[in-house]
Amino acid sequence: MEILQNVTEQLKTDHKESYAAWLQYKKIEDFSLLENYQKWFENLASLADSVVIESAKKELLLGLSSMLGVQPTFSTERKAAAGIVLGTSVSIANQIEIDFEQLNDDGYVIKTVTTEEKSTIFLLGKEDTGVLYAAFHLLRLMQNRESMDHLDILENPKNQLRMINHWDNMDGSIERGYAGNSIFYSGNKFNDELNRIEDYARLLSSVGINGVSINNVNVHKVETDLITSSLLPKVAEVAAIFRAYGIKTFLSVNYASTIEIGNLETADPLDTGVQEWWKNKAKEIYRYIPDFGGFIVKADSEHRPGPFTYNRNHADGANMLATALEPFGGLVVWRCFVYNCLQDWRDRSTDRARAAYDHFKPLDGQFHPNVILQIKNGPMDFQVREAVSPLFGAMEQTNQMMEFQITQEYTGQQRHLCYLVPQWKEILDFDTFAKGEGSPVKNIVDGSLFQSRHSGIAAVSNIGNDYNWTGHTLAQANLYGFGRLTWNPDLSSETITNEWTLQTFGKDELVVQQVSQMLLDSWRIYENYTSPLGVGWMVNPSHHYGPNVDGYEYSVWGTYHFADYQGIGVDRTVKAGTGYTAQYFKENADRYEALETCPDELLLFFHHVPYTHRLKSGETVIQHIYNTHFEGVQQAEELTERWTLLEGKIDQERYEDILKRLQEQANHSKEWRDIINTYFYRKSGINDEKYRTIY
Ligand code: GCV
Repeated sequence: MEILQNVTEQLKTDHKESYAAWLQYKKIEDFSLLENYQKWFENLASLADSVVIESAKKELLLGLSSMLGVQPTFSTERKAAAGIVLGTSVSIANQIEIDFEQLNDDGYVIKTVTTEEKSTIFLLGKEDTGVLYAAFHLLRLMQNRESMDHLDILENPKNQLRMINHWDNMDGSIERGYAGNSIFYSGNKFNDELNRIEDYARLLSSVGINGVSINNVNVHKVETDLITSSLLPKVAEVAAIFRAYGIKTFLSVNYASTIEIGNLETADPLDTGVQEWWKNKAKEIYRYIPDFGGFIVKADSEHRPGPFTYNRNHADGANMLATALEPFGGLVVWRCFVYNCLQDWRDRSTDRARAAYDHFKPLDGQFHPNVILQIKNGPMDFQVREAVSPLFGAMEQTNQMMEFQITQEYTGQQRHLCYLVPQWKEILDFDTFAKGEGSPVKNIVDGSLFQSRHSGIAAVSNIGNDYNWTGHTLAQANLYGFGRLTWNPDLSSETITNEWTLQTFGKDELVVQQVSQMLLDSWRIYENYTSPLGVGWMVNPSHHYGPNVDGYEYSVWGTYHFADYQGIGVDRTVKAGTGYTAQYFKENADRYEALETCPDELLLFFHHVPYTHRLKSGETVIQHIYNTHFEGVQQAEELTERWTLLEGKIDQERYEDILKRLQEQANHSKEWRDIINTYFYRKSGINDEKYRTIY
């Protein structure tokens, strides 16, 4: 064990900055600031006690000693002239006037109180998780060099469940993972060394994540055993690490477990034997993990088993599991990524975009209160641009949560820079009109619009065992941004980006300004040289990296984009197409249905138009394709140049790692440009107005 623990220790030493991500805690060099900060931290009084409070103390100690070189004394009561006090609503009674009623379960207060005898910074939570979040917040303020003198902060997370989904397999591989192998498993078992998980938990908790599912939603034979007594002790060990950081552990389960490990002949949700089996299974799991979060289920999707085999529906399947978990407070997170992946795309009456709504909308009101439907942000699959899923808001009596993808399956696979916070913000701000104007997605997934019992936001993780966690060091910003946005969807992209950059690279003005702007520009740049106007896909089959206009594997029966010599795009109108637009509430349905009001960036998602169709920008569709692809390459090349301005201002390892990735991106963007432009030039026979070379 000693030797194994050293693997992580070694990583921390050899790759200090890359590994620390945004929890750098660099020594403060500005002497007057140092003096000012030091004066606050003579003593750390902890009025409450739990494993979570222990984590808060540990983190504060690490941060303070590393940034300030101080080691506060510890006490269990407010003691020294200057110090920090940690406490919860119970423990802090009578010490300070705080209205704990204003806090929700994970909420907290940070308050500076100065009297003649004592100067104190209170870090107070309603529960101990709030104290931990407050500690991370304080350290963030210090990393960003903000004053401690008059802190008066009250924070409540907007979303109840703030979750990361891992698509890790027990053989160590990660489905759609671009940063090495799993930190949890290798060789079909749990890793012997689990202590890297604690550093991961610190990163997650520092941005407010409170749930994590630790295995792929495609549950293979070996992961089916995660809910058996052979593996539950290990799951419990992992859960204990996460628990200390306020994070509940969830497992993805195989819907056919009763057959595969239960010796039953059926997985029919209405079969009493099946129901009993799951009830006993839940009991067993909670014996090992008393605060187990629940199950994630991918059923009847992409060849996974589900209730359809028994002529039952999704509500039957989800409710059966929910009944088993209910006595223990567990949740069933049932995914809505359900479509027929073998459909014949030449038959224009079928449309994958319609599938989730068609399957789930009729079931509104039938799901148990501890079921949450997890809906991908768009009706397709995490494309660089697609419409917002019309399911959001369509099921008033059903708990709903968002599924984003931090891992960049279709957005450059962490080899290209594509910062997704601006995309996620657009989606969360999208007005569904579900209850008239002012019904944005963020108010559906935070539960406020329909007063949902459970709700939240989940995302597919982008981390692996690479020394910098995310392959592309700048992709750390996507994980950070996801957490911060999930905590508070009203934060602006700029605020989140600045915060991350400051903590990750320090306060140099040029660095902060350049890196933040590069991140903020990157989604649009990636979109420019890849798939145009919302049509999506155009990637190589199976691994989904790199351009291939007709390549996507499930378009084997035809293309997704329907490009021919006259035009391109998918007609999803009611008037002449698949009728998908009708799945939106009237205001959006009308806007997307009419060519005149459909926004340019989604034109080809909703309409089939001739190449000569003029966009609102004044360009024709074909000229837009040429222009954006030439422009995108130029912008990708400029990213590299912008980065080189920072040489010497960033540690060598991160500087070079990022430079290499940006160079690869610039090169690869040319391949995208050439393949896309050539394809459409040959299809349409229309010249580029500017006579640039198209191969
Ligand atoms: C985990 C897409 C991805 C699959 C993924 C699936 C899902 O199809 O390519 O790798 O499977 O989505 O979200 O279930």
